[in-house]
Amino acid sequence: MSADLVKKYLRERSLPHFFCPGCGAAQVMNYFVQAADRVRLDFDQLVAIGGVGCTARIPVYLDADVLHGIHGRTLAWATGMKLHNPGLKVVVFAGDGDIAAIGGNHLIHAARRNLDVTVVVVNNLNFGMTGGQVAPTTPGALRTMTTPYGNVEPPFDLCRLAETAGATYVSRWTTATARQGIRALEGALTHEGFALVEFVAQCPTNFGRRALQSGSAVDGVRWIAEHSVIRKDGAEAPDEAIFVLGDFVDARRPVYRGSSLLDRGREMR
Ligand SMILES: Cc1ncc(C[n+]2csc(CCOP(=O)(O)OP(=O)(O)O)c2C)c(N)n1
Repeated sequence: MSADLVKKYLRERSLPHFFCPGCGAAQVMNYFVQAADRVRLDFDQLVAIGGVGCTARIPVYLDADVLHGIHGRTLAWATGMKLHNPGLKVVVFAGDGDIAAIGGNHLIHAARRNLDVTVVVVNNLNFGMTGGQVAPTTPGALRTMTTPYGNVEPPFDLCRLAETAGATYVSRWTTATARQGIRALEGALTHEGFALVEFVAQCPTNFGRRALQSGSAVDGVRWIAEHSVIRKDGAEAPDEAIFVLGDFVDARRPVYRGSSLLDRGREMR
């Protein structure tokens, strides 16, 4: 990120940031700032929300209105904010544990309602902040702190979950696909309705050391790139691909707004 962007969009008094060297969440923060600048996102109208976790710290560094709260409840706050003030731009930053485990139910219903929020997921394939426990997105057979003999659970596909629940903008990229990822964020930030952009990201400190037997960020990014495939329409993913990347959904349908609820209430009286 250039010094100009740091000055323009980051809360300098919160720096230096707390991310580990090579952390994917920090990279996604960088992509977000670049996308925000390209679409001229008005930070005076932005509310950035994080629950708890490494990813959830991203909003703390953004020079906008920020809510850093409790694990898994980001979309409940986002719903309240949008109902109260539909003019706000609300962006949630969530780890995979935050959005798919404890917050999974909020995700389903926010997508179903087509709440007008952007959700940026840093899927580092484990519970990073608490030491690397298995998460709903941990790929099969890999070792984590709580699965020392390998994960036996099938992982969630977050993008398919969001799409099936009703999200109207869904993309998955990785920290290794910066150009596409920034473009997807630009699309999400200018989309009206529930937008989810997932980044598969390296976590050298916890996932890397246990699952990949390497604490190197470069090894982590390389492993993700080697196990990713960009989906072309109709093409099957090869067996070795764990992560299917692409822009999957960009659709329009009525969004869930406070004012529409009020209107409906008035109609019923
Ligand atoms: C209600 C609640 N449950 C559990 C925790 C403990 N906790 C803090 S961070 C975290 C996991 C974070 O993992 P993830 O959301 O994937 O984010 P990451 O740190 O990997 O970015 C957990 C379980 C908590 N703070 N609050």
